[in-house]
Amino acid sequence: MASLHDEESRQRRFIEKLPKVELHAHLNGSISQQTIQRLIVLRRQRDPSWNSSCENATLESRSKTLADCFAVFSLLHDLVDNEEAASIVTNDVIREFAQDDNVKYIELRTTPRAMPATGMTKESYVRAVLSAMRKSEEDITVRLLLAIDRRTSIEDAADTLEMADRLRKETNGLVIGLDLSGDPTKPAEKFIPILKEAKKRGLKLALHIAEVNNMTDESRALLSVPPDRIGHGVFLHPDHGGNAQLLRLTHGPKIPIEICLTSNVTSGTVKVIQDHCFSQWRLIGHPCILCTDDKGVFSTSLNEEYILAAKEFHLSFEELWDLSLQSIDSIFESKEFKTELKAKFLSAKERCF
Ligand code: 6MZ
Repeated sequence: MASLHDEESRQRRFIEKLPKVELHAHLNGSISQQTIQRLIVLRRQRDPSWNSSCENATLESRSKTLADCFAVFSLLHDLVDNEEAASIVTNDVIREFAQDDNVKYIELRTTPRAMPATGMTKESYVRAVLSAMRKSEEDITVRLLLAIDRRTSIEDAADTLEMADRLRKETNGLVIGLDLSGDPTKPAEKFIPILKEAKKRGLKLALHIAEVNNMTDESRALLSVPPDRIGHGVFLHPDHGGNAQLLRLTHGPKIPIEICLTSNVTSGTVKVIQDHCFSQWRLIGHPCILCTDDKGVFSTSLNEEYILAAKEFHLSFEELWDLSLQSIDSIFESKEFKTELKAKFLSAKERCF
């Protein structure tokens, strides 16, 4: 009989070979430690006296609260303060998802960010990201969502909408839509008219909803926009702090949920993984996509998220395969593109099992 260790090794090998899509990855939260080291060296060449707690805080990071995570994001933003750094980060993140996690399609998301000290503007930052996306030679398709940070002003969010709309046309669809993220305890209802306008213009919406508890009114309002995908959605299901109305708004139109297991447990929004709503959504056949959220900050990878899900929710190889293949239904691309991507996955199926 195969030992538990043999079974786990077989499962890991299967998951590593599984072709995947990644639909919830914040660019700066996805920076690996190797890239951080590279950026620190570059930064010190430019400014030998530069000293930041970035090195320690990020490398030692095992965040335990959302506030801890957000402190790490500030340090990372301090490090990625110019176009060259943005380009390095984008290139490395894409390569790592493609090579380490066998991701074939990814939608990255990032918040346009200006750094007056270096002359980087919101637009030059986004253009640096787009340019690195175009140059990537990996076997992966990359799309970009521009993020609206809950902490920002309505004017700034409106600028992001305009930029996304303009760049979508200019890049022929490399920019595909908007994300709403940032400190999930900060109210977001003020952005609803902007989100509705974005939808009207054909931009896709991936909104962080109910990442923390007790946001019922806001969740109802955001779900009514409606979004094309939900980020986290930890507290929407009635068994998990939600209610029947939120369930109906989510499950009626089957709005896919981006599930970020490690992120939710590490940031403390879910106490133990067995309590995660993922199993309830699966039970009712709701579309769920396993995602990393911030693979750098949470020291995870998409492979690890699949391994975790397999272990904690007792998923068979066939169920893992289906989970990965069905994620394609939730990407922000055309029907034809999805059919082609599915064919590519299916052609790799035999090699996985
Ligand atoms: C909400 C999050 C997040 O945009 O600079 N972000 N927002 N909840 C989360 N769960 C842990 N993880 C990341 O990437 C970093 C930014 O993404 C958002 C935050 O606004 C963070 O500043 P970018 O590439």
